[in-house]
Amino acid sequence: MAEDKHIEITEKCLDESIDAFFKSAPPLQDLDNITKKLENFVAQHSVHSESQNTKKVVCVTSGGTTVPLERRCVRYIDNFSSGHRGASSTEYFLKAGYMVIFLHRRGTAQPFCRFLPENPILECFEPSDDSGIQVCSPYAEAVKSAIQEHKSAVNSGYFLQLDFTTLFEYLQILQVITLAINRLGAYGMFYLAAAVSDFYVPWDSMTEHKIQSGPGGLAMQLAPVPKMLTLLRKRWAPVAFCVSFKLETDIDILLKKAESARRKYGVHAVVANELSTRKEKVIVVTDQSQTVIEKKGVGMDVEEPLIDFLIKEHAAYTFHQSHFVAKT
Ligand code: PAZ
Repeated sequence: MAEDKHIEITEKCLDESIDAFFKSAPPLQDLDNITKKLENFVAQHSVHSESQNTKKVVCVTSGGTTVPLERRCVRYIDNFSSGHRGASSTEYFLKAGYMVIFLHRRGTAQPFCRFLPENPILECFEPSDDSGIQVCSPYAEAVKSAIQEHKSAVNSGYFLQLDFTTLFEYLQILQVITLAINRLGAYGMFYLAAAVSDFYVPWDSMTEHKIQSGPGGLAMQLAPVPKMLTLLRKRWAPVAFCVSFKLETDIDILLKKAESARRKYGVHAVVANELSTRKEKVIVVTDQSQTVIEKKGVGMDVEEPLIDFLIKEHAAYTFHQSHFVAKT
């Protein structure tokens, strides 16, 4: 009884801090356009459902959020993430027939472009004799397949790209996506690989102009970011399959933190990874097991067996939901 009361109070505090976060956040530019794109995307899903070919839809988040220090932002705190995991995972989800909403940090890695050099325009192309432009031969195959695969994913209607930079944009767009995905029940999935800041400067306590340097140092108080994952699981999209990520640099605490996140947020799986080995190995923590997943060889991606594993977990979940939960 006392415990129930405690949970109720904790949830109330969380609701209040989340409310305060959204109320004070700068309004999302482009909200109408984002909502429209999502509606069209989800409508595409209904077309498949009517033809007995129900698609699964995953929202892949990718890249790190920034935390602005000034409203007219000159300086910000950043979160590490190249976006490689989100980009490669998107490719494997698309290959497996999923529809993908790719919510990524502007300027981070893009699906199908992982094998291009860092500055593709300058490195892959050169002026040709007839004053046109041609692809430099070492990159011809990579450029062709990047363009073909990207166009085919977009034209099929299975791939929607949305972007963010700040923590405020990320959480507001994620909320809009969750409400759209919620309509798909267990066919919806979240794959939350973005590196999201744990601390931020609330908009209403943020200075308008560039912080001026002075004789002393700079002391700032950062507020904890309210735990949206709790809300996503409990209210925004409670039936969707949800995979979150845990990154640590200290391997000794990684699994403990992953298991505790799984329990605390009630997600279906937590992908635990250590910074320096994240491209070789991850551990998927579920309520049943801790499964080590490693890349299969040199030049291969750890995301390939990872997505394979998660798709099977998702399939078992949708089966369970449609055969047992829906009937009770
Ligand atoms: O983007 P990337 O490939 O460089 O790295 C991926 C990752 C380590 C950011 C991701 O797998 C992850 O763990 N995201 C959650 C990070 C966190 O604990 O906030």
